[in-house]
Amino acid sequence: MARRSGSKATRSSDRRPLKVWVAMGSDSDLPIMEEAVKVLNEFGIPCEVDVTSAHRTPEATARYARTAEQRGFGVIIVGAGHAAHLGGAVAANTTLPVIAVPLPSSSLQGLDALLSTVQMPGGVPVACMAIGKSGAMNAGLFAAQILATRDPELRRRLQRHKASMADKVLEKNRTLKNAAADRA
Ligand code: C2R
Repeated sequence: MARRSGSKATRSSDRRPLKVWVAMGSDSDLPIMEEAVKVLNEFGIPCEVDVTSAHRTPEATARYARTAEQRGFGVIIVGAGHAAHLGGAVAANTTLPVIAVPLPSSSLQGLDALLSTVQMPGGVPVACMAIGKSGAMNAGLFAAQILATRDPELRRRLQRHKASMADKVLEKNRTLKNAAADRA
């Protein structure tokens, strides 16, 4: 599934905008992984979304990972629940940065996915976000931050996003204080 483009982060060879590949172990993961896609869309970063599984489609997963760089991706986000090996299996087959989101799809509520994702052996790094929706949102932001290291305009958009987040918290605090003053 192709998503829209807009960012200026590019491959050094051809100056086309780098894309983010969002992979998930099952279509049942989509409602949470949409949070990552939403962030990428917000920042105008092109992305493609695929369902692929280290366990159920191991060859296709390895092929996707091995060809990701030549297909124009600069960062990979993976989401998986249960015994989540997707992040490691993808990272084993690429030198692109892999950001993983452990998903709470099993009876262990994501603790299983967290541990199987975060405990990578030395030599095969996978950046592990929080379990669930916040993790997916942060995966999108983290991918944007990686691409922003070579895209000043994207960096400015991230700075504006941070400032607007701070403004919202300050506004909430003002509202809280005003409500407390009204009650006193
Ligand atoms: P189903 O809903 O399809 O049964 O999947 C998926 O990410 C999903 O959260 C249940 C859960 O299994 C996970 N899954 C993995 C992998 N493939 C699928 N952890 C993998 O390769 O690591």
